[in-house]
Amino acid sequence: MALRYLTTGESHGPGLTAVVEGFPAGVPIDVEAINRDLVRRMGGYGRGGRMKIERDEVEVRSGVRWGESLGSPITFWIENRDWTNWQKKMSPHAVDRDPSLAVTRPRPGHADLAGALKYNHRDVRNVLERASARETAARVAVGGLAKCLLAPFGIRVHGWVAEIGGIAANHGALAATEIAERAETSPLRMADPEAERRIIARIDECKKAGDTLGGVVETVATGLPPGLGSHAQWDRKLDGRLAHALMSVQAAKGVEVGLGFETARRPGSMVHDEIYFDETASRFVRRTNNAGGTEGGMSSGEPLVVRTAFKPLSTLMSPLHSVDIDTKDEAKAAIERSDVVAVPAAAVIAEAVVAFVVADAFLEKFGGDSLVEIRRNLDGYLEQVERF
Ligand code: EPS
Repeated sequence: MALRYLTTGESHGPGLTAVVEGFPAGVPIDVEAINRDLVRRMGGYGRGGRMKIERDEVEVRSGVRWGESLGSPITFWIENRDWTNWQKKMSPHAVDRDPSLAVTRPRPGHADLAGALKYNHRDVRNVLERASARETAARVAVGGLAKCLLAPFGIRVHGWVAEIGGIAANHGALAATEIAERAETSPLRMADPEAERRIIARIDECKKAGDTLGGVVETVATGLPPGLGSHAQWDRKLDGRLAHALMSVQAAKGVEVGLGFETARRPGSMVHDEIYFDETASRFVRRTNNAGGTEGGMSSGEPLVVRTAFKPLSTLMSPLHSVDIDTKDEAKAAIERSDVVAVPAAAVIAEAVVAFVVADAFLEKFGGDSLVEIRRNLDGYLEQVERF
């Protein structure tokens, strides 16, 4: 891994930290663009009360000087404004301990029970705080940084919602840039007003019933050179790395690349993207992109297309059956303030996650300690590909 990051922070603690290691020097860092992504993540129809409290923005605490990366670790800090309401409940000090506040009825689907068993916690809050999707704010900041590295090389990552609660957007033959642009002004981050209307009605119904909804998001990265990742070893494959990173997003349950599961249902002649040579442009071309931009674990030079499925959120206002971990009595799961649906936010998160994986693979291939060195390496490689 050329690029690494860690995040820290509990949902109702003082804030989130991200530390990024391996980021090269001389890259213009657009903090405003990173903050715009944080604002995009906070939006979407179906979010709960928390997003009215927060005003996510990064404070750069290391690694950037006068608008450019230094090559040293970059640290971001995002404040939790809600912390003021939780200072005692989330205090690090022993004197503030109050066992009467313990959450003891785990929510099916959440990390609550498995985490309590694993870490021997009698208060499920000790698990749920870190399992919360609040952490994705830090990931979006890291993804924003990755986008700063990719932008000078013409690599762009876009994301939108493909479906929610079983109702799919019909994006027809719209180009990725068109969908992405229209999704920016949509409360559901999609470009199909008819589907949007039906989904909003469905979300309202679910809210009334105390239920939640999941969905599918689509992410497209354009401008990738061929050859990111490698066929040579399992942990170097680009598609495998994307699947790992996307599956690690809270509530993710499935990842497809290109046609994904649909490839399993078709004969090879209706799946594989035939190869042609464009004499004028002097390059290999494809007329389809069913592979979704990867072949043999390497980028093919076609747009990267990935879809991620998110389960419905596991905090239901009409709670599901559970068991009190102290008394072992049957009980309804605990209720935490939550969202009815967070799939529009997940589209922004997936975009950030894909940007990070692509930036990592890009650095691995063209690695250098500065933007100038990376550009030289890339140009040399592109010349080699052109002369092939
Ligand atoms: C979440 C529960 C809710 C969401 C939260 C994820 O938080 P709270 O309990 O504070 O209302 O709003 O998402 C965020 C805080 C966020 O920034 O996206 C959960 O249990 O995962």
